[in-house]
Amino acid sequence: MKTVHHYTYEILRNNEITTIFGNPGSNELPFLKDFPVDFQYILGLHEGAVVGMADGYAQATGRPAFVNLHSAAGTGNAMGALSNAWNSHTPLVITSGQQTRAMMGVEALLTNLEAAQLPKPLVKWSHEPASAEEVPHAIKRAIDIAGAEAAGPVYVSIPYSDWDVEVDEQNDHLLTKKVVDSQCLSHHYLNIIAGKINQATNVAIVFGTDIDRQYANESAIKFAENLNAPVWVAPSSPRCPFPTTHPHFQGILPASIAGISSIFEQYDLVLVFGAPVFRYHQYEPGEYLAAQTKLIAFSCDIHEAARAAMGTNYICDLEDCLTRLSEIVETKTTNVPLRPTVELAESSQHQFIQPERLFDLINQFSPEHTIYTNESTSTTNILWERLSLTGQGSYYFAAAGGLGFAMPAAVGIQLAQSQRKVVAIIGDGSANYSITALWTAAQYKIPVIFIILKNGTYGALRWFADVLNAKNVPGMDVPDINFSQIAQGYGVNAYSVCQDEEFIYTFQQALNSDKPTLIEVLTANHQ
Ligand code: TZD
Ligand code: CA
Repeated sequence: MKTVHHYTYEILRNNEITTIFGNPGSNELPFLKDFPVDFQYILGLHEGAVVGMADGYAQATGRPAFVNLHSAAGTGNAMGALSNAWNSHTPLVITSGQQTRAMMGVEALLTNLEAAQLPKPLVKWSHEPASAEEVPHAIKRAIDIAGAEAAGPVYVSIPYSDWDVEVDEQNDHLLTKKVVDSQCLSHHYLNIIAGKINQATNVAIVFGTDIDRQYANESAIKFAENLNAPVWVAPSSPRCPFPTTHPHFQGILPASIAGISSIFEQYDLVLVFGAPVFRYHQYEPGEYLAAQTKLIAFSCDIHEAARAAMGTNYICDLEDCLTRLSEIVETKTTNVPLRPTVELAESSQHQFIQPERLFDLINQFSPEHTIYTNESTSTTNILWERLSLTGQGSYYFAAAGGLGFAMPAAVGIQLAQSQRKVVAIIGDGSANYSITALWTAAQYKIPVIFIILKNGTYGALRWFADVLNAKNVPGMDVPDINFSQIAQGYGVNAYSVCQDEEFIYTFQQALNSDKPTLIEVLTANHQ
C-alpha cells in the first residue's frame, strides 16, 4: 500500500512541481522526511520571504509554486506576502503543518485553530482534509484550483499524523487527472466588440498585468499596431505588459479617479486588457469617465470584472481575444500622440546620486533582457520613464503594495530564470521587511543584484502626507541603517556608493558575478 506521503510527492512531480519553498517546524517534519533527491527545498528564514520567493518563482515560471509553512504562526507571518500574491493572480499552493489529529481537540501547542479560516480572504480555496485519506485528493485539487483562471493562491492544512497513513490505490487516478480551462470569446461577442471599435473615432488602449502573466505581450503589440492606437499601462501595474520603448507607449496611468478620466476625456472608447478597472490609490474624486467616453474591458477574473465601476466587461483569454480582434478591427487614421522625450539626467556634483541619474545608469549598463523587481516607492514613476522594459516578464512589483515583496521575489525569479539578470531596486525603508531573502540568495548562490536607494526616509509617505495635508506625522524617517554591513552579515557581497563612477564599477562587477551582490546607493544628502 502507498502512503499519503508517497502520493503527495508523486502528484507534485506529475504537475512539474519539484521545488518547495518553506520554513519548517515540528508539524512539517513528517512531510519533509525522506526528502526525494529529485526535489529541491529552498529555505527562507521568515515566512514573508518564503511566500515572496515562491510568488516570484511562480510568476516567472507561469506555473503553480509549492510552499510549506509552519502552522498558524508561519501562516500568520506570510499574510502580507499573500495579499500581494492574491492581487497578482499568482498560483501558489500553500500547505501548512497541523498538529497530530489525536491532539487537535485538546489544542496542544502548535494546533492551527480553524486552520481553513486563517488565510481568508486572500486565497481562492482553503481546506483542511477531513481525514488522512482525503489528503492526496486535496493536494491535486489545490494545484488545479490555483492554476486555473483567475489563478491565485490556495491553502491546505495537513495534520502531521496523516503522512504515514496508507491509502487506496484508486489515488493513482490523481496522477493522470487534468483540468483544462479555456475561456475564448464567442464569434458573436467578438463581432459586437469589433463593431464598437470600428465605430469609435478616438480609441485608447490600457494594458495590465495579466497580459504579461498570460504571455500575451506579442499579441498586445500587434493589436495596438493594427489598430494604430496609443497605449497606457494600467495604474499601479505589478508587471509590464507593453514595451516602454514602443512608440505607442504613453506611460503608466495615474492611480486616481480624476487623473484617469482627464487623460481619457478626448477619447470616445477605452479598451482595457488584463487589469482591474481601475486599481486606484490616492483619492482624487471626479468622474470615473467623461460622459462621451465608453469603456470595454477584458479580464480573466470575474471578481475584478464585477467590482469595476463602469464599462462592458468580458471574461476571456487575453491572447486569444487580442489575436482574433486584431484580424477584424480597422486601422485608425488618427496619429498616435508622441510621448515627450525624457532628457537623460546630469551627473550630480554632490556626494550622492539622484534617482533619475541612478535609473539612467542602471538602464545604460544592464544587459538586454534584464528583469527588474521594484520596491523603491517614491521613484516608481521615474522607473517607468527611464527603464527600458521590453519583452515578457521584465518587471515585477508588489501587486497589493505590501512591502517585503521585491527582495524575495527577485530571488525566486532568478532561481526560475538563470539565463537572465535580475536586478532588485529597493528603497531603504522597504528593504527591511524581507531582508532575510539575502541569506537565501547567498546560501543558494542566486546571483540577484540588490540596489538599495538610501534617502533615509519613507519618501512615498512624505509625498502622501502632502496629498492628505497631514502635517507633523511621526515615524517618517529611517536613518542610520547600514545595509552593506547587514548584507555581509547574511553572506552577501556588499558595497556602499555615492558617486556615478563607483556605482558603474560595482554594478559591472556584480553583473559579472555568479553570486548575489548588494549595492547601497546614497540618493540624497540628508541621512
Ligand atoms: N508596511 C507594508 C507591509 N506595506 C506598506 N506599503 C507600508 C507599510 C506603507 N508604506 C508604503 O506604502 S510606501 C512606504 C511605506 C512604509 C515607504 C517605503 O520607503 P522606501 O522608499 O524607503 O522603501 P521611498 O522611495 O523612500 O518611498
Ligand atoms: Ca527611502
